Formats: sequence, structure tokens, C-alpha cells
Amino acid sequence: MPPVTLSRFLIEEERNKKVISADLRFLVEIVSRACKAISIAIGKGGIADVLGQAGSDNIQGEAQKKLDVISNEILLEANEWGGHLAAMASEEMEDPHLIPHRYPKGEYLLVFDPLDGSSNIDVNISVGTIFSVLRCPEGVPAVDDKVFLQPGTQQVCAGFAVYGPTTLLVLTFGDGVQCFTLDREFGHFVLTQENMRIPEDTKEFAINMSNQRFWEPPVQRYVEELLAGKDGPRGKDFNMRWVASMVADVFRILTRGGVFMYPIDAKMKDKGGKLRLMYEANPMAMIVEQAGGAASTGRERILDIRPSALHQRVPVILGSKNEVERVARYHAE
Ligand code: AHM
Ligand code: MG
Repeated sequence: MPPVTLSRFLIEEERNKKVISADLRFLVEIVSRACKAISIAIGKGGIADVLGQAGSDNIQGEAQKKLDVISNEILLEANEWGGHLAAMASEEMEDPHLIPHRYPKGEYLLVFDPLDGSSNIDVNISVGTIFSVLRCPEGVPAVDDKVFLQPGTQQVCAGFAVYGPTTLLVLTFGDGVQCFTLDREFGHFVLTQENMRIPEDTKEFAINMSNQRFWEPPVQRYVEELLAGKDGPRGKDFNMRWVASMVADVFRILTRGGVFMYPIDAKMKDKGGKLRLMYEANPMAMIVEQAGGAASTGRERILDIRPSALHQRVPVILGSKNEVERVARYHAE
């Protein structure tokens, strides 16, 4: 059997399963091409002077890396001209990016974090791109940030790329989760894992322990029980991993299970959390649920949140179902 390329997979989803439209197929092809370009830019590293600070801040007051800016531009340019989008929004831009008048407009909205985990770029650790696709509501008077404020249940597609030892693209259209690997010689993505499933139980957790003293009591209790291992109430030892690139942590969980937490803490109470709902929490929550896992803020299912702002932040607890449900139960108690 010849390898199934991303193009072939998408054509067959459109033709046989009618899961996607021609425009959505085109959109994903374009995003995958942009991810390839970002992967190449990252791979050049110190040779091409792409590392280090850009000397600017994004709208969230975070210092931008050169590769944050480059990745954002690659995604904008790739997606402007195709006629498949009504608008785009990004972690790196305060307002939505409207499609220039010289190009036709389409029915979809694309939201992305162009380079997730960018604090890891300069130290040669995996980073990635996260994206979410929504439909632009019909008959809206203007395409502005309000058209994006739809709950995660409305996503028609979610995905992320990991730029690690291999470049991976993980995708869902609401019908399971597939993983593609970039074949660097041929320059295309090839289907390498079908229907990824997250085990319901796990012995691995991911959290930034340096924030421990700021967490709320339910998270304190949960992590304390994990750390107590065999001698504690859980009766087994747990291992810990924290890459500090959500894309890499979530990919590990898709591969062998685990629970990922970026809970609300006392330092960021007024911000609502660390991770952004529209282009981090929602796409990851859709992927994790499609793989049989769960995603919650501790108090509610992430995909049910009605967004109030484009750059809204939320607490994120996702991964193996039984663990996420336990953390939610501790919040309820
Ligand atoms: P970014 O989008 O600015 O890179 O921030 C998101 C990243 C996640 O990938 C990761 O889980 C988290 O921030 C790590 O945060 P910390 O450095 O506080 O551990
Ligand atoms: Mg991010």
C-alpha cells in the first residue's frame, strides 16, 4: 500500500464520507503548507538569524520572538488569497485580520497560535502551531471580533503541528483524530496514526510545579495525592513531565495518556488563567475529546464556554478521562 498523503486523506474524507467541504479541504491544505514553511524556518535556527527577540510585544504584553512574528506572517499570507476565509485571528494580533478587498471571501474563520511554546525556541525544544476553524455566521453586518465568539462545540476542524524531532500534524474534523508526519524528502504529510485514543487511566501528569503555592485547594489536593504515590490514597506511583510547550505535552498524552493542567492560580486570577480559549484551549479540547479524553476548566467543560473576548484566558485541565473527571469532582466538592 502506498502511503496515504494528507491530500489523499482529505479528498477521501470529502468524497466518500462527506465529512468536509471542498473549501475546508483547501483550507487545511493551505494551513499544512504554512506549517511546512514554519517548520523549515525553525529548522534553520542560528544559520538564518531567526532566533531571539523581535523587539516588540504582542497585545497580551508578552515579548515576541522573531519566529512568533515570522510564523504569524506565514499563516496570514498563505491564507489570504484562497477565497476560503472570511477572516483570521491570532495570538499575535489584537484585532482580527480581514481578507483584503482584492480577494474573494469564504465562509470560514481561522484562529491560531502561530508558534506555541515559543519560550522553548532558543533552547531547541519542540514548539508548534495550534489552529481552530469556525463558520462565519451568516448575515452579520460586519466581520469583527464578535463573529469569532462561538463556543468550542462549533469548531468544524481543529489541529496542531509539532515541530520536534519529526514535524507532525494532528487533525480532527469531529470524526476521530489522525496524525500525519512530514516526509521531508517528498515534502508532504503522510498519515502515520489513525484514530488516536487516549487511555482513560494514567500514571503521568503535567503541571508547572513552580506555581504550586498559588493553586486553588482542589488542584493542591489532587497533585498532593499524586505525589503521595503508592503510600497515598491513589495507591500507585505517578511520573511527571512538563515540556512547557502545550503541543508537545498534548501529543504525549494522545500517544500514551496523561493529564495536563494549567489551572487558575492566585497570580493570574484577574486574567482568568494562562492559556487562551479560542486558539489554545478550544482546539486542544476538541482533539482530546475526539480521542476519548476530557477537557475541563475544573468547573465546566471547555467546549461549552461561551467566549466573551477573542483573547480570553481559561484554566485548562485535559487528558485521560478518569483523571480529568476526578479533578472536576474535587472542584465540585
Ligand atoms: P505561548 O503561546 O506564549 O508559547 O504560551 C503557552 C505555553 C504553553 O505551550 C505551555 O503549556 C505554557 O505556555 C507553559 O507555561 P510556563 O512557562 O508558565 O510553564
Ligand atoms: Mg500558545
